[in-house]
Amino acid sequence: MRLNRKTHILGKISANSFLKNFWQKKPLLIKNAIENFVSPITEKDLFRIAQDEEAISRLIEYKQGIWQVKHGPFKKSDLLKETNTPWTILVQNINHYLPFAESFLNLFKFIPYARLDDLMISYATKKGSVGPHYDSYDVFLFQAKGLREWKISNQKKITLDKKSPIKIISNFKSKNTWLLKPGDMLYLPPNVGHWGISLSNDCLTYSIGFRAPGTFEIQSKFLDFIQDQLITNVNEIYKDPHLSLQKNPAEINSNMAKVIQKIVDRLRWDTASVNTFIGQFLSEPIENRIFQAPKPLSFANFKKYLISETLKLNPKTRMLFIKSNFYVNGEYIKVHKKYVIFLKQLANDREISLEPTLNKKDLNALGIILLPLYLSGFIDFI
Ligand SMILES: [Mn+2]
Repeated sequence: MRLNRKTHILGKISANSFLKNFWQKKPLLIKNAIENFVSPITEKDLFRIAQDEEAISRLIEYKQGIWQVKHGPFKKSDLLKETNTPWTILVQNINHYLPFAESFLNLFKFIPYARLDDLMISYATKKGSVGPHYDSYDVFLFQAKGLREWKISNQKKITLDKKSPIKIISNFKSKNTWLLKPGDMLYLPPNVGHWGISLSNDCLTYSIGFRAPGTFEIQSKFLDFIQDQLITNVNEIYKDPHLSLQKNPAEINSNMAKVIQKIVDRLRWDTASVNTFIGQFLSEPIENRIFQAPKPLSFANFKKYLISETLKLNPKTRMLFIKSNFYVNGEYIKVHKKYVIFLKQLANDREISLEPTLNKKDLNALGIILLPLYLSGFIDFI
């Protein structure tokens, strides 16, 4: 199954109308989001990825009235066991492993990349479930294979099961029950209680997850950023040549307090530096910060490839921009305004093919911008 980049996945609803009426507001069921969908990704792919040292995966079972969770990496024998207990395995960041999963995320371009997290896929045997729960983030749940029943709640008062190792709503009350077949999709805003139960032994659900930074995270990361920007001047230390005798030696005199206050007040930031922080912060990869460096390539050869091959972002790479400032995996990239158009294309489409007719000067300039990204493993040729 091949996906068209322009496939509309919201059924009869336009992207504008979805954002206006549903996004972060209310659940939406879309029957036949993709017609005749056949998942090229199978449970076998998940089992293979779940054995990878770097992969993030969980296996969840409900045994004798208790929810049990095991964290990966798993051994093959953990996954192929014959059991009467229904189970679910969830594997994170599938878009880092499988090109189809990466192209599937392209269908969600109506949400900015800065908000997009990853494609998680879960496989469940019949009756497998992770229980009634809510998530703090928006999610699209796309049924890729088999059948899953979703119970959705609109309850305001939520009680969590304190004894459970996973988040379980103990007073779950369902308002709607929806049966999802392959190609159907459910959108849930944050904090909506939901309970998905597999009705078949081949249930595969794709979860398109979003991220939203917390206020504390933004503020503390910003203070780290400011700290990194401080110019340390070892020669500048507190002086008090006019110190006068004080009655209480333990008292911090008002002069000292004033001088320190002035030093603190000298900490300043403007829109440009806040924007640099925002770009670096939002383009920072959260999981798997390690990028594998490719075989070194000479500048001349790199330029040859640039005009003959398609350049593509590594699936783990986050590339964002604010106006004409670019940020790749937490790093600020300086770009002359003449080349902004190329970098925007690379960021938006996550790939770019340069014309062989590109003049030498421009090719050189783009090579200088892109070679360091290539050598860091952030971009590669198809
Ligand atoms: Mn959930």
